[in-house]
Amino acid sequence: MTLFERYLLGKTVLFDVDGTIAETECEGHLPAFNATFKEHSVPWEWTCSRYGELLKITGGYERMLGYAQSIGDPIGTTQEGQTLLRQVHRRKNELYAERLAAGLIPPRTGLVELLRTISENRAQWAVVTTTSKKNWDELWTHTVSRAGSVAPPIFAVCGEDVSRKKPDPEAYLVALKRLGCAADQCVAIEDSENGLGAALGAGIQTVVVRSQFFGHQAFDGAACVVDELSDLIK
Ligand code: XBP
Ligand code: MG
Repeated sequence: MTLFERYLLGKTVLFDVDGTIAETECEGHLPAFNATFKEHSVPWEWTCSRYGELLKITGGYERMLGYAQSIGDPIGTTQEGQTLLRQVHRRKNELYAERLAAGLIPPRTGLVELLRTISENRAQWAVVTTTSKKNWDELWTHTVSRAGSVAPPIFAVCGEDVSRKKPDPEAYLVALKRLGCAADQCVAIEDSENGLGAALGAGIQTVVVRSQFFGHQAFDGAACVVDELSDLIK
């Protein structure tokens, strides 16, 4: 029996985005943040290891705000500073979209095959993410649909759709409401403890795929933990 048959068959599959659909952080969001800091003369440069720590804060704007406050930079506390961070966040996302359009970020191994397996079994999939709708649309256009023909998700719950980002369960609760179904009719695929906590908080069984930044986490409560999405259909 494959892990797909054991955990996903007959369920609506709710996919996290960053780290799960693609490794978007190291090749996408992080270089886009650093380039934008330079453009706006913000004197920060995040290394990969610092970024790994900062990823505990979900949401790009919230991440910058949390960092500013942690180092006592007034950019995090003044009105002008926060307006600047909003601009930086918008520009970061433009540069992120450019990196996607340049084909720098492939889908994770096995994603296309997994999405096809879901369709072949007449099941459906949706997206539950803390990133923005625009970032998801760009990732769908340039990374997922470019990699092979797959059915699109039935909907995407994104950062704008919630007032509290993961690990709060709100995004998953919104997804359950849109589906009009019970938590046990769904399964989530996540790559981080924040995402796992959000899905479990909504009562949804969760499969974890290890990713670059969160691979070392413990993932207590996960139904199973795999290294690659392809492991689910072997
Ligand atoms: C991952 C995140 C996101 C991205 C940046 O969310 O925390 O904040 O790092 O995206 P998920 P934004 O794994 O749930 O998709 O800058 O658009 O917030
Ligand atoms: Mg993630």
